[in-house]
Amino acid sequence: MAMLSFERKYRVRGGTLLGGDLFDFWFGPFYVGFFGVVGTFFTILGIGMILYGAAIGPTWNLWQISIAPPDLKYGLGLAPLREGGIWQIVTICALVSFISWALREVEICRKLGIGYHVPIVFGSAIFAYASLVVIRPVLLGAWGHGFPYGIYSHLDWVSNVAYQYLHFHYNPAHIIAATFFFTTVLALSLHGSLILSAANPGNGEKVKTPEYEDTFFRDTIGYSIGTLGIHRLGVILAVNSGVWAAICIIISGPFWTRGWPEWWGWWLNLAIWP
Ligand code: UQ2
Repeated sequence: MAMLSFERKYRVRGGTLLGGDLFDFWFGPFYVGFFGVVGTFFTILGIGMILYGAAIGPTWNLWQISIAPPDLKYGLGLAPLREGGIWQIVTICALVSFISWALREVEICRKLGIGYHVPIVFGSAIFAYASLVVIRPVLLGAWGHGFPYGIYSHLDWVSNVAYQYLHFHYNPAHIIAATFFFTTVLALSLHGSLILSAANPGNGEKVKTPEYEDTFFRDTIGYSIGTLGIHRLGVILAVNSGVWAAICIIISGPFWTRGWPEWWGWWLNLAIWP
């Protein structure tokens, strides 16, 4: 189904942030816009640089390919292409592409006259990525603090950085982020299964209304958050997952340099114990 018959009615002119009418058109089913052009350009350039980095690297083993950030000695300056410069270009391409995607979403929201919820929530994911490769490296004074773009290499980076703080799971913001991630999964599993249960009542049965969904939860736990409420909850949980993940890595180094278990000393040092 390339395009539903009624979609054409909603494909209206205007609502652009940049470029006016110049890029205000569709390519097949896809809205283009200024940010579609910019995003496509930087996506192709970024992927091209990753392929170039892989080509001059030691392996084509998919698991081992890695585009590494510059050595710490380059600080916040530009590095030679083969010594982290590729990583710097890939990082710029990634951020410009992600932000272009969000702004293209904003233009579509404006055309439709709907809220900006989708691009705002996507923004929390962009913020989490930027916290790893821009915000924290800048606060620490070197691009070398960014993570390498590779399957195994980024896992090694996570492990190494975590051990630098002795036991990263004691990071209070990491605990909050993990709790939000898990609660997001709980909420979506409850919501997805509830919707499917009402939409698939069994052979010969009529699809059930939201009152059935409310009743299921009122019967089991005495409370239903409601059909709009579950989506508000989902957005709050998802945004907080990204935001607390960003906070937990930004404070590690720039604002706390010791082991995270030690942070909990504030509790043991409370004046109430003696
Ligand atoms: C609900 C409801 C939905 C839902 C879900 C619930 C009819 C279709 C899943 C139940 C959710 C509750 C009670 C909140 C749980 C709280 C957390 C923090 C996970 O009531 O209304 O709409 O999909």
